Amino acid sequence: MFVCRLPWWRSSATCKLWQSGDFLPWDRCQMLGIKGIHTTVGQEQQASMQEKQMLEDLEMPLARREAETLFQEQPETGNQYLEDTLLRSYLKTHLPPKVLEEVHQDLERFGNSLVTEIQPLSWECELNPPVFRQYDAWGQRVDHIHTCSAWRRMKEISAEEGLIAEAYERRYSNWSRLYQAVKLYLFSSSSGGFSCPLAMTDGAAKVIESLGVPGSLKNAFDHLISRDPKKFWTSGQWMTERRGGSDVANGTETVARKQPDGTYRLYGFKWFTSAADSDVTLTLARIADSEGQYTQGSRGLSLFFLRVRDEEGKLNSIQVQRLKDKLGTRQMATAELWLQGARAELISAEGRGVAAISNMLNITRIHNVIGAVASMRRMISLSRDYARKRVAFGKLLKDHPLHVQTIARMEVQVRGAFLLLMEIVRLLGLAETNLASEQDQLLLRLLVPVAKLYTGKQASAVAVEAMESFGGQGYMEDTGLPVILRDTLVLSIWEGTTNILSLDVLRSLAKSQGQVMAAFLSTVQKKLELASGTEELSPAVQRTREAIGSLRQFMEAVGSEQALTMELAARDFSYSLARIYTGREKMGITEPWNGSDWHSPSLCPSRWCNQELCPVAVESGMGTYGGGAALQDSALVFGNSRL
Ligand code: UCC
Repeated sequence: MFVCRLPWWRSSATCKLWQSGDFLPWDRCQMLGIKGIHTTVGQEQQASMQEKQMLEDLEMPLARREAETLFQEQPETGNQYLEDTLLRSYLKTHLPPKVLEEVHQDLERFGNSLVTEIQPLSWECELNPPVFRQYDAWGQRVDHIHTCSAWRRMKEISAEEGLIAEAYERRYSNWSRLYQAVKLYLFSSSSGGFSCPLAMTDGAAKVIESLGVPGSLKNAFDHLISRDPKKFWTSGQWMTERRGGSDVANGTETVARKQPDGTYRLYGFKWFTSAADSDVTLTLARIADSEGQYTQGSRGLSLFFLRVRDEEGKLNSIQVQRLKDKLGTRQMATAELWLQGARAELISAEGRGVAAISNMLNITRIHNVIGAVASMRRMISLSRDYARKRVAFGKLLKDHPLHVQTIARMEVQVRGAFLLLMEIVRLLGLAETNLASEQDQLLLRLLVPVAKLYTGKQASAVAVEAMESFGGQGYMEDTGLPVILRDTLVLSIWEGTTNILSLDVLRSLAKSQGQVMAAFLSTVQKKLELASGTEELSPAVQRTREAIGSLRQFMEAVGSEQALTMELAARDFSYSLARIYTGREKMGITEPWNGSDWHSPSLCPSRWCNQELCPVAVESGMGTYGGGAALQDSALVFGNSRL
């Protein structure tokens, strides 16, 4: 018997033991205690009964040995910026050449560091979730949340890469926000959950900026948007209390008592605080008068800023009750917190807390969209790579049209979602540099909840579908795929559930007296007029027109029953807006894959009032199941050059 000795880090499949014409894996050799280059029959006789049994097992029929040596090259992604043709094409089409040149270099570099440094850190964060220690060895209450070094490094990287700073420095004027969003998109699925504190940090910076950066908050603002890792702070967003995370107006019990020096002390119980290791936070509370009375409902809520710890790291009269035991996002410490007189600063007008924090909500909802698109992109990229490596039924998966069609359908979903995201951050960039028209601003107000609710659902569906494309391997923890799935599932829940966001769509309609819809329709209409000159797009134009027609009919028919009918229809209505707008965005693309998108069976600006959850499989009626369609699917997934 011979053992081919190879270092331990070589795969077991390449390390083999010659035995009766067969090979054994190296780890099995080690289990058998066979360490030398040659192992004699004499040595084998010295092995224990158990080892002998194992040897006998190994001489069993071929099927067993085949299983032992099964080896599958793992799916991988390379530089996610360079590989993302849609992203690159979008930037090329939209950014001014000088800006493009600079950001291209930075994004290429960042794409490489994501592969070499950041992805491994992300996995470390997953394997080393935060640990909560309530008491020290001597019985002192310490409430220490220990995070791993990889998590702390993520914070440094976030500062160094300007993941928040970029949006507020405005080096590239209105394009800065889009550039920041692109970096966050690339970072998101490699961030080991750090995207969450970044979302809230961005939201806090936005609130402070929208207040005109008052003197008392200048220092905090500088920390939140700093590129210096030693100076950079993250923020929390403590909104959820035990009576509910959606009905903030009625569920908030926390009370604020004014102090002689003008600050406040907060008393209450925050039931779900994400990234509880943050440096500062924004939170809502009811200001009590001198008799301890306070106003109920939304009009009783005010917005406060507070430091979580003092200079010495001591908690600001806050006690951590426990960490949450979550399905996903386990990398991050989500905690239940008691505020026991936490010192805080009132930063909104009294009773205007919800309106003030909505600036933060709109930003974190955009981050949610970023997370959704990034997670779909990651899953599909892995699935695509796997299809190039995995053989089944005698050929690579990429040569099975049905498999490729499945990936193509997901690809269409992510492309639409990506374009919707880019449109929102483009509009936000305009708004933040005073370049947005009134129509742009109305559109932005409407599209943020639409995109959040739609992509949150879409990402869950796509992640499940993509997981299935790996067969049983997709279900294996150590592939990392279940981690992505778990972390994706939260996207339709936090930052407002699908129904709550649908109601926010209605809120934007009501508050603007329908102007958001007028802005929406006229923007889509303009694009349709442009697209109608391109013959290839005529089925898409036609379909979008039909969808808009149905939407108009519905709105006219609602009439006097408006409130109830609209509430019942809110979700379907919002989905329709998402699909129509996504269709409109796809028509704006001038790249070769444009046509393919429209001929794929699962796309498009959709039917009005569709009852299905997205992703919707729309009947195409365009001969999409023929051989031509299979080729188009292939081109869509792999690009022509890669086939
Ligand atoms: O904290 C959480 C987890 C943190 C993790 C963050 C990471 C995410 C990124 C991931 C990246 C991968 S989750 C917390 C989630 N909770 C929510 O999102 C709250 C959901 N509930 C709502 O959104 C509700 O609809 C409320 C709270 C907005 C309802 O409050 P009210 O007070 O009943 O609503 P009102 O009376 O309609 O609105 C009060 C004011 C109005 O202004 P005025 O008074 O001028 O008319 C509204 O127009 O607030 C304004 N307003 C808004 N303005 C309300 N919502 C908005 C909005 N979205 N935009 C602009």
